[in-house]
Amino acid sequence: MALMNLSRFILEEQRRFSEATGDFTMILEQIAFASKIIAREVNKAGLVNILGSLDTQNVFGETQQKLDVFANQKMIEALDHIGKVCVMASEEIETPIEIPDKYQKGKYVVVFDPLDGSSNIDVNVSIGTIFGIFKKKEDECSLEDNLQQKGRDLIAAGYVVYGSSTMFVYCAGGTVNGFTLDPSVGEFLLSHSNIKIPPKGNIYSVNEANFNKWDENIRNYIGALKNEGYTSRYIGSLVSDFHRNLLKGGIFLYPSDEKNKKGKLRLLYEAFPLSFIVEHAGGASIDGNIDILDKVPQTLHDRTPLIIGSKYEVELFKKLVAK
Ligand code: FDP
Repeated sequence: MALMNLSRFILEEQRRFSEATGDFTMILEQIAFASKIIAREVNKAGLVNILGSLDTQNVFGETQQKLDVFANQKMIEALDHIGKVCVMASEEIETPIEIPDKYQKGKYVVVFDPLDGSSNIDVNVSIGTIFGIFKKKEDECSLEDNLQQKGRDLIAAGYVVYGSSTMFVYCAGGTVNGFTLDPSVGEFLLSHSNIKIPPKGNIYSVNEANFNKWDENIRNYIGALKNEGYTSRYIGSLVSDFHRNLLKGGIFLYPSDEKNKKGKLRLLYEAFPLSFIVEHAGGASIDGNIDILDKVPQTLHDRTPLIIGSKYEVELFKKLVAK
């Protein structure tokens, strides 16, 4: 069978839409390109002394890691000049990222977390990039309006895991497909076609150190999973935990707790893209009560509780916890 690389796959998907102009294809190609550069840096991080913190802090007061800054720059540089994007948002930047006047603006809005799981960078544990793509709203819309669309307005989303191998997983509204980077040729090759999350798994992923800060019904939910024989896996990098559960089934949760009343994870560029993917793979995601994709961010960096994974475990959460 002929090898299917990411470019060919994206092009073949594009051909199915007669009205497609190729703009969207170019955005995906550029994100894949940025992710290869990021993967290269992640892989040689220990060798070239790129690890460690910069003195700067990001908008949340967290010390930025050098690789966070690097990944953020590469994502912006890959997308700002191609004439296909009108505005971007990144976890690392407080305000909307405008397209410089010297470049043409396009009809897409791209949101991303350039390097998720930053506390794992220094210790050689899998980290990732998450992205989502919206269509621009009407011309008179402000940058903020374009970035405050409902999750269901996403037209594509994906993530890259920088793990024992680098994987690019994306969905443009149809199936979810995964590509593994072959470093010898520098190409992402189709390795996981039409990914479907098992309807029920046996893994739960949560930071159990927060147990005493949870509502009682969340504790009971975890207790119920334990009674059903579930096992626990928590890497602490959202992308990596999500990726494992997508392939194996189960549930990831970062609920609200005493400290993080609104949850910890960001709605726009973390919860939305992964929720888009999980729904297209046959799973579900809620914030505790409502579907994540039905939410609308009030600000760029809104946080949300996130319960995401196989249908069975999300339904059980609704039954035992949702109000
Ligand atoms: P990190 O703080 O390392 O950047 O998005 C933030 C995130 O990682 C997720 O990747 C991860 O799932 C979660 O936070 C881990 O939070 P806890 O350390 O509180 O468990």
